[in-house]
Amino acid sequence: MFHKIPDICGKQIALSVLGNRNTTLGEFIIENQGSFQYSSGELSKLINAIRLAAKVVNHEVNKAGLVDIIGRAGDTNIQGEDQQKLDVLANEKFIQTLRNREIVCGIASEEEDDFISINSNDEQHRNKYVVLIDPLDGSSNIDVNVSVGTIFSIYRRVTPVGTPVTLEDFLQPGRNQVAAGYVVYGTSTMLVYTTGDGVNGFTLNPAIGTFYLSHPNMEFPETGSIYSVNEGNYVHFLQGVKDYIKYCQQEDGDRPYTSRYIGSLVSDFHRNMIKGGIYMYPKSSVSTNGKLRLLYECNPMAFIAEQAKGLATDGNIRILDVQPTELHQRVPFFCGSPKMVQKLQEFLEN
Ligand code: P6P
Repeated sequence: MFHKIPDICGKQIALSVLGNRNTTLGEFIIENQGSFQYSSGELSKLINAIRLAAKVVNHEVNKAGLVDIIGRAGDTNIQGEDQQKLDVLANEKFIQTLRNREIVCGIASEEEDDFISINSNDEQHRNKYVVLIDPLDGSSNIDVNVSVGTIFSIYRRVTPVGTPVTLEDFLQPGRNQVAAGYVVYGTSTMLVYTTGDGVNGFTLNPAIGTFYLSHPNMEFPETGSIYSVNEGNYVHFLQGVKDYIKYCQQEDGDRPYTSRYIGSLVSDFHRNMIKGGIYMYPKSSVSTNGKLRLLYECNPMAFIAEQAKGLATDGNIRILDVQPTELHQRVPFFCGSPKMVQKLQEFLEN
């Protein structure tokens, strides 16, 4: 017996209800919550909150060109970057969805100057998790119809349950994360996440609003032939980075590599995790700590990378071992197939 659902192009996707039926995200969470080191129900609520917000944002992103939602919101965020209207909407949707779930005691967002404390006046306040989020990464691509993404990072609070959350709860090293993931709003919308037990990817069937397990146990190939960096900044890079880029371009064995960089971390990372590659956002003479933010871009992507047998470094140490000092601090970021990151490291050390 087959259960037929229309897919994006209207073709029928026949799903056997027995045997190799594609698992939904909801079923996957329930089947795997035993491996989540903390209370199982809370993981389900956390990921389900992200799932709901991702579907709402996906709906807005997919129709951005049709309604007056693209373009600047007329404001700038703490980074001094022009806030696109979709940035603001995505930020509001994720905060609202997480706030309503009553398991999150605090939220930090790229779009918020300071962290948000939730239920801090409620003496019944038992919420144990803080979420850090880049609600719409790569948003400069919105108006030109290039993929954008959401990145999230989840920790258990370190201050006493029942008290208002503090900055200390957010400034934890990335190795303390209990879950992390991203949504990529691309040719299809995918939710990719880890709770420390591997990385799994789910593709949204928008016809029925359900995420299906499409990429189980995602892993970086040990090496690859794609390097992703904004070569417009080449003259400002450290010599070791310049030397590595020239190494990628030399005719020798499996090189030259292919240069692929679309200005959207989530998309560049996702492609490199599937095909093999390295993403680089180095520090330079113009951005002394690089551009990417440690807490809600580099740490979650590094957690996913390591869970997918990749590597992520700031050029000196493992990203997940960097001790944060500020909510919006930036770090140099090198991430991808382990042999490619190790080769880069050799050039940096020389
Ligand atoms: P540049 C988007 O603003 C972002 O944070 C990442 O998604 C992307 O990889 C990078 O910045 C692009 O920055 O300076 O190359 O345009």
